[in-house]
Amino acid sequence: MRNHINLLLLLLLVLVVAGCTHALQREPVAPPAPADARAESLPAPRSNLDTAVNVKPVAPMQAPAPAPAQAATPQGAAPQGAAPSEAETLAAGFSKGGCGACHIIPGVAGAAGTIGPDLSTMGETAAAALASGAYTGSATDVTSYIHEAIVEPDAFLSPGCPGGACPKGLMPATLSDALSDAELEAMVAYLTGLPAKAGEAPVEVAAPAAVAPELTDAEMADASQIFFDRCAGCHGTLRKGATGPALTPDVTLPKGTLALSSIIFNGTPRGMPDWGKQGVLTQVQTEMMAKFLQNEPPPPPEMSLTQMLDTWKVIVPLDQRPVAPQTTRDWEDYFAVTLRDAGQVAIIDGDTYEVVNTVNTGYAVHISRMSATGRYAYVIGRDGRASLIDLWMEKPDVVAEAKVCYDARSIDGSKYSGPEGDFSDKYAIVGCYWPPAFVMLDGLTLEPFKIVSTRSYTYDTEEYHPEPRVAAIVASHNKPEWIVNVKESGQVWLVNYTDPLAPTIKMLEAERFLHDGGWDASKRYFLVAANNANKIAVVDSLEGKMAALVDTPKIPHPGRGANWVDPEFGPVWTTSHLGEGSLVAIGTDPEGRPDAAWRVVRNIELPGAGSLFVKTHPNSDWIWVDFGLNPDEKIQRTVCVIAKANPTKTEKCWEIADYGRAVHFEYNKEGTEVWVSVWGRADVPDQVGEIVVYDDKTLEEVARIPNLVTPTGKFNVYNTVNDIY
Ligand code: DHE
Repeated sequence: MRNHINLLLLLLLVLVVAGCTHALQREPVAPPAPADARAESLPAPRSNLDTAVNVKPVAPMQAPAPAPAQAATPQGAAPQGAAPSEAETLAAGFSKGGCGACHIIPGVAGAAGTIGPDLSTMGETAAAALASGAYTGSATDVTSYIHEAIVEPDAFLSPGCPGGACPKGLMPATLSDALSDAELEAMVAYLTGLPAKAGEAPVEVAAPAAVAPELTDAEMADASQIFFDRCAGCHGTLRKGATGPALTPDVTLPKGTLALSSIIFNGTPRGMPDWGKQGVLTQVQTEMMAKFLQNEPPPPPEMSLTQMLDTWKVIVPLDQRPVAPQTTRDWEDYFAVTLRDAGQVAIIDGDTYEVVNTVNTGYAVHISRMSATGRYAYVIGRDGRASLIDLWMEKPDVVAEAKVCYDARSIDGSKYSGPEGDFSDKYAIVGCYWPPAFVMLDGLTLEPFKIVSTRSYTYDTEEYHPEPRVAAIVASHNKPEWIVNVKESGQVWLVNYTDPLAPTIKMLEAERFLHDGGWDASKRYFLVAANNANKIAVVDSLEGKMAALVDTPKIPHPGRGANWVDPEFGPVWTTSHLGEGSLVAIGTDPEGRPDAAWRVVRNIELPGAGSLFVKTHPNSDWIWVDFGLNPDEKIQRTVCVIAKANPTKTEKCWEIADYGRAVHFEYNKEGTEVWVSVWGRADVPDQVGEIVVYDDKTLEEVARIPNLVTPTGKFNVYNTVNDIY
């Protein structure tokens, strides 16, 4: 339980990180602000998922005390000339530590953080830990236990962080260096006395600065760029919060520079990446970001069709492209593999595991989708650059590209062919995070031709939202429509593209924070995670209406999910979760199995939270699941399988490498082999990443495809065209 106090004194973060001077993994880029100037150069976020807990400020805890302790100065020190009182010393200690940003500490003003353990009953918790037999430190009583927890926090890691055990290093180890002996002693005494002491007198820690710390113009530009690259994906370009909490000054000023620095450097158990520990941000950059966050966000730029057209390039015109496949390889068994930090996609032969070509795409490239015929791969970079790869070329390559947003995550083609026309490969669509919009493009040349803004009103409270971002997009097989998920307003838009310059849009009310999702096996229903609402929204694409909202455990994250037939409940679709170690199966056959439809029929326990993706194939006996964002290094690189024949527990779990994270699965065309990415680090030689291929029947490893730079998503041509998962 030592780490119960772990995050208490975040002040010394700076000291903790003093040895870390790794630079960002890429060259610095141009500063963001002046609107139009950014059009060409602004890269988009490359951060990991941030599912950090919401740490909204709350009113100071009230204690019915007669004599409030005197407020400390902004630095937590007593007024000059006067010896500090006991209460002032205590307040100064908590103030210096910025403890309240990470812990709930009863009686301490503003201490409502939920990143570290709740310290409400610290004295009792420490006593219980000492008596439990699990304790590994050298303390002999509650007081020495709490003292040790502050000065040597990793001596015993608390199991009490929200979301599981506290990871090593979460509480800065040199934190106590910043405290005087008297401050440390006062804090230990106070915490030892909890919960009883909470009622004695409110501890008025230093009031937050009313004015944001200043940054030079150069720092402001740098910080804006880093925010855009690393943070906007989860916190929103306008910092109003989404998957991660809001970071507007009303939220950040009360935390102060030290506490914010600690969170940025160390991350949180709920998914905020540890940018400092990863070596992505230096100490100086961490502190600069903490200051930046206390300032109002600078206004981000807009983008016009003319600006998009200026970036549009047709590298190989239509009449110069092959009229038949130029390769003898089975191009339908190609995998388009995201090499995230290289900004590239590798086209790998699913039969031979050979890398057929590696092509340059957008920055921190996110996903690929195949055109209806499978001939083309559409790829989207986080910087909003869309690339079209022709898979019929002997060496598949980019034949057209266009940058249509500053920040994007989704792309798809038009897949409908039927009575209303043949739209195969005719159009493409890109979903933008910033500016909040979707853009329609020609499917064969990527010429952008229509922008539709998603700025709108939240579905439930009908309040204007300036930044409803476009999350998952899927192309319907049944209608000439795209299903466009608008995250912050909680709407699913059914966009009919038969008259693309005048598209009709049906706006369904779903749930806020729509993120990722996929089809059920019949391809009639689309299931999408409203991740921070802990729900799966089900869209009936045939009827054009919502079919259901299904409650799930914390933060469902399906990727596209996985469809299989449960021995007891019939056809189901599966998601795992970021916030809990759980995989649920939801019944998807309202006609055949109305008893199971649109409810969680299975909730299977997993070894941990932080799961990003699941996958299966109709020919497979297994459901595969990863844990890429679990804070534990071993669990991060573990995969598990669940037997479809006995879907009550994991059948087998194993580590797939001795470095990196196991992320995302894809089957080969036949459904006999499963590819798993080892997501390494571009700056660590020999550990940049690789793909491990497993025989799906025996679960034996059959190959490794080495030296791939940070591989993440993998998209088999045949399976992606046909939405097989
Ligand atoms: Fe993704 C899908 C958004 C971070 C790998 N990701 C998606 C989709 C969205 C999304 C909206 C659905 C696209 C679709 O189907 O049309 N992802 C975001 C973010 O906003 C977020 C949280 C933060 C960010 O800054 O980007 C984020 N994503 C990540 C990662 O950190 C991952 C693991 C590695 C990476 O690329 O940086 C990652 N996301 C993926 C993958 C898919 C994806 C592999 C496609 C899964 C599939 O099988 O379809």
